[in-house]
Amino acid sequence: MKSGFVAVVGRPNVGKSTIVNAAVGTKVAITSPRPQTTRNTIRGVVHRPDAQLVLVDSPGLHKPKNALGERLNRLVYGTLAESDAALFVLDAGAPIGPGDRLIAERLRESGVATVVAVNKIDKASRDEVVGQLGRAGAWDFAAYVPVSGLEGTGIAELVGELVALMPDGPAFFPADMVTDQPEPLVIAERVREQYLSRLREELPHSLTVAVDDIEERPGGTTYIGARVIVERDSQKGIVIGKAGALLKEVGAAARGEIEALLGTPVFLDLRVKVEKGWQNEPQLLDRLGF
Ligand SMILES: Nc1nc2c(ncn2[C@@H]2O[C@H](COP(=O)(O)OP(=O)(O)OP(=O)(O)O)[C@@H](O)[C@H]2O)c(=O)[nH]1
Ligand SMILES: [Mg+2]
Repeated sequence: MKSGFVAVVGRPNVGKSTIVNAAVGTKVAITSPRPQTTRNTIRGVVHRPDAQLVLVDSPGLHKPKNALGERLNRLVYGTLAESDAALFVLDAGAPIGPGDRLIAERLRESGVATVVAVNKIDKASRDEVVGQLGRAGAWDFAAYVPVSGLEGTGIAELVGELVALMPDGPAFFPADMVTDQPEPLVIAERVREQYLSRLREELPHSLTVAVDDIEERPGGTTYIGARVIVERDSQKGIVIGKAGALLKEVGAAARGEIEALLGTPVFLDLRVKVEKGWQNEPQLLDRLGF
């Protein structure tokens, strides 16, 4: 069979994680309208009878502003070096900018065979899509595929192009495994996802979630203890909301998703904690799994 690892790269918010989820057929990575949603490398596995693709989703590449940003960029370029191919995602409706050009250059330097996905074609005009394919075509990568990660258009073709670049190899993951993320991390991410769509501006970047405790309780309920961590005292109130309204809303929405994931009733115990400057502290970043 054909098998291998594919580094998924692109600017923040172009739809990398949405495409990974569509290709895998399950939500393995959270998505949101906020840039810098993905913070860890997340492996999502595409199973085909003749092939296995391990898509390595990664944080969007951007100008680093702090220790977290630098770490994320290093992570992405490190991933590239260990990959059999790259999937470079562009937004059909956004002009190709210096960020895209820098990524294209790095990809060409790396020598890794690259497929370009022009994403979000569901909300772009035909001319925009054709124009974007033409401009990106100048980079002369292995293949170009217009897709909509949101609607699934072109995803099978995209997978086909990537499979064509894979070497002969074994299946790396068992047939029923779609991601390698540990359960506490998957759960923490589902909680963070609920906050991302409800918070504005800078606050999402200051927020992280850590699951400390997962316990089976008598009667079959799963108890989950988690911390919602923010950087400043002033952010604590925002995250909790008026009379606890936001925390309650996020908790209820996340609980529904986690119950579907685990297949048991869930008691989700969310606490808000302030851990000052967590984005710039190497030890704390290690502890949070970055
Ligand atoms: N209309 C439309 N929206 C899309 C499509 N793909 C992704 N989106 C939306 O674009 C936003 C960003 O998607 P993500 O998948 O989180 O983007 P990302 O590239 O992983 O972003 P980072 O992890 O922040 O780098 C979300 O609101 C998605 O719903 C698409 O094909 N069509
Ligand atoms: Mg992402």
